Amino acid sequence: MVPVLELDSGAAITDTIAICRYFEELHPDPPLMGRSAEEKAVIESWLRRIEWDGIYAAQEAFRNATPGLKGRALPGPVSLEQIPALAKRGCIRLQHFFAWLDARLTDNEFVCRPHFTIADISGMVAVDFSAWAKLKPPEHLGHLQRWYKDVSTRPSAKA
Ligand SMILES: N[C@@H](CCC(=O)N[C@@H](CS)C(=O)NCC(=O)O)C(=O)O
Repeated sequence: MVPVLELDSGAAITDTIAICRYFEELHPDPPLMGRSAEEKAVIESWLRRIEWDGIYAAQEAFRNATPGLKGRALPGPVSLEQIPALAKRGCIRLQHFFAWLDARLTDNEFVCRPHFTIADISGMVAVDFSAWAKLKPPEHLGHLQRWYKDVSTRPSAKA
């Protein structure tokens, strides 16, 4: 599966967050994954939650409903059939995810720290993936709308 980062040593890093961790170790400023043990653990806990409730929900909604992904309901070497009920469930999960993220952002400029972190990056990716499943955060979720506009217009988001 993609992404894969192949190093000059011959090592291959085959997971998005593991690749991010590698670059964070090489270039720790600005810190996107935390500095202290506590901060690293807190950021990672929010990141995992966003993966489970946002990214995997979007994957469930998108992959189980997209005609071009027939027989490819999950990424990877095993071919699995789509289950339409899972597409519906993914959409319901995403609605809950949007509401949860909006509530989280009511008193917080960013997802889990006073500054931008990898949790904001993954949250933005979750919202972008949701659009593939034809779902957008509802207009009335103003805190989520404000945050998404801020993070998605950062120059790095366009890179
Ligand atoms: N945990 C992996 C998941 C990677 C993943 O799901 N990659 C998808 C594209 S985003 C893929 O390779 N799909 C090919 C397939 O459907 O077999 C990561 O985040 O690096």
